Amino acid sequence: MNSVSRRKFLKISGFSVGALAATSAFSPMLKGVDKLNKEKLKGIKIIPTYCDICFWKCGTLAYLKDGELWKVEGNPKDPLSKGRLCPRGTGGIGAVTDPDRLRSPLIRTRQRGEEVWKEVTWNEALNYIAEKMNKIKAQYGPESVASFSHGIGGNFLKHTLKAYGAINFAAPSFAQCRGPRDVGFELTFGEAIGSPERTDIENAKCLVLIGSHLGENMHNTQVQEFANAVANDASIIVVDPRFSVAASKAKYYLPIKPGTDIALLLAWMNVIVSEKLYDVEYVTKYGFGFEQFAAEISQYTPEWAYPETGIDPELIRKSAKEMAMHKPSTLVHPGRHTTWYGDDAQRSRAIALLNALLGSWGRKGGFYFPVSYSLPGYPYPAYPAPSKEKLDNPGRKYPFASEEITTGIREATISGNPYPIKGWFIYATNLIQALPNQDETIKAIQNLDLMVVVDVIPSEIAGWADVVLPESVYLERYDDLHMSANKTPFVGIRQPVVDSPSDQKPNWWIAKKLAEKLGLANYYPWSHIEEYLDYRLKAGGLSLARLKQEGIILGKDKPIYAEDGVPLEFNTPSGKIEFYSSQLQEAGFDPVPKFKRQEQAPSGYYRLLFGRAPVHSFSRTQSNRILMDTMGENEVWVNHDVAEKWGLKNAQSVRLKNQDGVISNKIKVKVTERIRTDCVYMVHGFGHNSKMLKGAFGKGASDSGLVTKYVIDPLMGGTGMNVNFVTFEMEA
Ligand SMILES: Nc1nc2c(c(=O)[nH]1)N[C@H]1C(S)=C(S)[C@@H](COP(=O)(O)OP(=O)(O)OC[C@H]3O[C@@H](n4cnc5c(=O)[nH]c(N)nc54)[C@H](O)[C@@H]3O)O[C@H]1N2
Ligand SMILES: Nc1nc2c(c(=O)[nH]1)N[C@H]1C(S)=C(S)[C@@H](COP(=O)(O)OP(=O)(O)OC[C@H]3O[C@@H](n4cnc5c(=O)[nH]c(N)nc54)[C@H](O)[C@@H]3O)O[C@H]1N2
Ligand code: SF4
Ligand SMILES: [Mo]
Repeated sequence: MNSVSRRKFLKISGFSVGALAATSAFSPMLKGVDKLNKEKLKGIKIIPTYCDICFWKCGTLAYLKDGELWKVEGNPKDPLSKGRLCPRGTGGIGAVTDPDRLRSPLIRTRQRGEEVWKEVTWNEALNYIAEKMNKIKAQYGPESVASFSHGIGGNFLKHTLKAYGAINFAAPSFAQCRGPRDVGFELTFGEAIGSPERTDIENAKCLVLIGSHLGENMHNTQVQEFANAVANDASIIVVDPRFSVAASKAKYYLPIKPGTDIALLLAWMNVIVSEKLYDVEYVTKYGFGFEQFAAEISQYTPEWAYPETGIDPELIRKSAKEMAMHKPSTLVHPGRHTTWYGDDAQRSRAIALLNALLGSWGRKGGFYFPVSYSLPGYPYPAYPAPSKEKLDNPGRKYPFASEEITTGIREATISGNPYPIKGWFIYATNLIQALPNQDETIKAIQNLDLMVVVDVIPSEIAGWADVVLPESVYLERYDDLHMSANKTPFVGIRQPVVDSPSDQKPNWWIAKKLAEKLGLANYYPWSHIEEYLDYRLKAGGLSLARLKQEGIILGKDKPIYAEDGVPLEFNTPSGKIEFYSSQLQEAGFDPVPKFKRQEQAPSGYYRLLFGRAPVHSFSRTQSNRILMDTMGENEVWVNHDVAEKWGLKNAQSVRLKNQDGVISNKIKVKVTERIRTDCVYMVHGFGHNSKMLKGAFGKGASDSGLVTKYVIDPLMGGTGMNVNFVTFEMEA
């Protein structure tokens, strides 16, 4: 196995502008750093804001040199970034200078998907949208305009749409991401994990990562805390079919057969219960249904799990004992992107139960109780009362869904049931790459009378829109206040650092103008977002002037652990930790998780797995020239033996073909021993086919295109996507 040294890893987590500049041929701004240092930072202005290259929202300091954007760094006052940005955040200024940016509003002139447009004024674009929205309202009702968005920038547009009467709003962060995890933990502890995760990685004495590939998954705070845990000699246990960066830090690495984690979790719990290694006092005091649970899992020995998982029973025992030894400061990380196989809420529940045995919920080095800053909302008029119900989950088909299901809205748009959806309003989510099965997304789009996309670049989803609205990037705009719950309460501001280069507008402006066109101006009593922000801040004893200056204002620290007096209360039906779930039982599901075998790959096919690279976010950074210069395409990881069997050489180009005959773009092979022989792996987000994305078009291959199959989680509607198999097409 290759191993990445601790020093190298720690360096990644502290990736600095210098490190990026050293590898960047594209960035004259970054290249100027050394010279400017010598000039002793003359003509420098520093403006605090927060990052938007992903949804972690790290506090950032933007530097202007003689009025020009120079660089961004972490804001040391920010509890999330602690003064450091991840490589993506550091390269975020490439979003401003991206030559492929959308410049003016566009209206489609030809058939959907043909990408033929005319440039129009904002007035024309908004009149066009308002007219279509009024028609939909008259014919079908306002509930027939649905909205997809991702991130805080969608807040004002949602406000406008709610004022119009829309009720169907969804984000891919639930049914394509963390939904199963949050539901699994809600069912067990009565509370979700949330974002940022309430994981006390830094203080964990033992950290178990099941697929969570921290170090490649670059969520800043978590990666910094992980580096600290490693430096503090925490025991790391990694379960992954691929030898990830995190695996190289592990005391125990378990190269699991994909899709068998529930079997491993049951066996771990079997060892911990049968050898009485659990936190007896905690379980006795807070647990519900422990006896039934213990009886159920007594059958799942490590020997039982071995043929399922491929993990040696001795390794299962040793790693279980390691976890027990460090309890309650053993954190079995709940993961984030957990939509894998369709049994994901139950897998997450098994992870929750393992944590419950170890007593880590509410404890230092386990799961803390997050705290947040609170400010009064803006006093808007009430929204109109809907005459229909949301349609993403008709009849509560998925009884434990706790947020809206994107793919449920898509399904209803295709079927017209329970009522027709005729408009999609899409903000900052590339549904073509984010939802499984692109054909279904396109089929739904074909049923629409209006599709609006607000984006910064001509993404694939923009390519299907009737109207494309170009947004100012985060360094050019205000957004809503940031008050994420975490270890320290704070309020942070996003504010403009530079002007937009062309006719791009911020989301709040678009939302407000559209409301005016729709005759809903009374929902915007403020004339500029600064008034809105100042109103809310003043209501909380602060002011916009102060926050603009300071960037982050900290609230008063509060206790976050049971040890410090936070009461352990559980918002479950029993008021306790549900080792046995009567709710699940009553709904016809397993009250204690059970293992079910996944479908296996046909001969000559390999399970397609995917994940993150440190320098890219999903499908949104592949036209950022600074980041592309660091990683310009993805590769497909292929085990050495598999490569030999197929005669594949390192760096050779191939195409991948999935079980439904879909063939990918060309992608280079990475021959490695760091992956099992039954799967292949690639970084998500590449393989763009929007021709207007000149810097990203045709670079690498898209996992999304190959994810034609998905399995819906019957508990909560999440779409398991690790259920596709690929083979190699050699004539590349
Ligand atoms: N096959 C596959 N599917 C996946 C995943 C996977 O790994 N593989 N991951 C899943 C996960 S975990 C998640 S969270 C989702 C993520 O799904 P999305 O949030 O949809 O992520 P992106 O594909 O990056 O799409 C973001 C879009 O926002 C646009 N954008 C960027 N900045 C701005 C801005 O400032 N303003 C506006 N208006 N638009 C902006 C980008 O250009 C891009 O079109 O995808 C899920 N789907
Ligand atoms: N740089 C960067 N960081 C990001 C993001 C980004 O786009 N770029 N996106 C952020 C978001 S929204 C999310 S949701 C997270 C996603 O990041 P995570 O939640 O950490 O990871 P996943 O995408 O679920 O999983 C990828 C890992 O799971 C392994 N894996 C695949 N199948 C199995 C299996 O059956 N069992 C086990 N045990 N492991 C398996 C893969 O080999 C891979 O190492 O990353 C976040 N951080
Ligand atoms: S984790 Fe990185 S990309 Fe995400 S907000 Fe923080 S610095 Fe930006
Ligand atoms: Mo995600």
